[in-house]
Amino acid sequence: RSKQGFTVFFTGLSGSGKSTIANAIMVKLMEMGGRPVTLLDGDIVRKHLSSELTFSKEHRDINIRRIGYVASEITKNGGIAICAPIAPYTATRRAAREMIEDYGAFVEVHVATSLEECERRDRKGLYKLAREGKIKEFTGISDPYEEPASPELRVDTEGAEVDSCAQQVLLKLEAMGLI
Ligand code: GGZ
Repeated sequence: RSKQGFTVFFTGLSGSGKSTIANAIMVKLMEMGGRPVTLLDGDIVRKHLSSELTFSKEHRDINIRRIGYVASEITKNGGIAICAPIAPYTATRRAAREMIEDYGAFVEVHVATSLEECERRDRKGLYKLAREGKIKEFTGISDPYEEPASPELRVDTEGAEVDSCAQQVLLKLEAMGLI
């Protein structure tokens, strides 16, 4: 078993299924034991680490850099960091990657659920509010999402169940020699 730390960095639209898949792999990785697992979910980070930040480009970038820094410290110390923010900007995701790759692997997973499907599900009613203009700068509606061109893995929650997506992530980690 490799002792190297690593980061699994999910990116995708609001409601794409990032948190659900992240939670599923967290449970599996914890069961395997060996290394501590830390989940840095978008809304939890927003609450505890980034509560003063808005959703402007500048503030989203600060948010992702904070997540990247915490994940890099976890990775440096041999742990597993699972991050699940929207992270809409390619350059900022790259900055996070660079911070982490100094210490261990960075596994970018694009949760590629389409905007149409996220909006159709609208689990929290946020897309409706965004369409009505009640939430400004909403990713996919009135703010950009730059699709990752070459993530380590892309998962599709429209053609597959959460468990199957989580399994694909674990297989990728295995193939990379991380677990
Ligand atoms: C996008 C927003 C917005 C706007 C509130 N745009 O589905 P959720 O609710 O629970 O997850 C979304 C979360 C996104 O925060 P992140 O920290 O992941 O974003 S970023 O990486 O861009 O910093 C959504 C909610 O916050 N939310 N307003 N305008 N998502």
